[in-house]
Amino acid sequence: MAGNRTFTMIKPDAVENNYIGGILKMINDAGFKIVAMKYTKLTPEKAGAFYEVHKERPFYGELVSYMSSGPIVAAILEKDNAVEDFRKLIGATNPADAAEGTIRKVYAKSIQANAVHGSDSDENAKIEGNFHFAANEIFA
Ligand code: FUP
Repeated sequence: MAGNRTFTMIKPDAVENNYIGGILKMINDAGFKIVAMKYTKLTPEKAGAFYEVHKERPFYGELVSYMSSGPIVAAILEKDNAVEDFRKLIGATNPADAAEGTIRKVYAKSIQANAVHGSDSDENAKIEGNFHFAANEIFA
């Protein structure tokens, strides 16, 4: 059975451009409830650890420096079928391919500065949520 939580980050470009409010509105309007949220900044070490799965990819170094270049918003979201529905809401990784009405279509600048992160499985949603939040920071 699909889980009911996913993890998201509003990435440095979107924060810098004052898109936090617009993105959170799209998230709420799509039926997601925010059960944990923080405004924070990743160190290069933390960004590197978060994207460890991409370590061998050619864009890893640039991705880590981008993700640690400015503040982000990290959040845990709740909704039935959260992971799949949130992936639909954010749209394709490359905003050039993102469907109309998706967050990346509206707010993303490029494949790297693509406005938001969304977990790609229930297992990763749990790992990524636990990476950013302690149990007592999550309110259901
Ligand atoms: P997504 O799950 O849609 O966030 O995409 P991926 O897991 O494939 O990639 C993770 C992050 O790596 C993307 F959000 C942005 C970055 N990336 C690049 O910078 N260049 C690429 O060619 C592909 C991904």
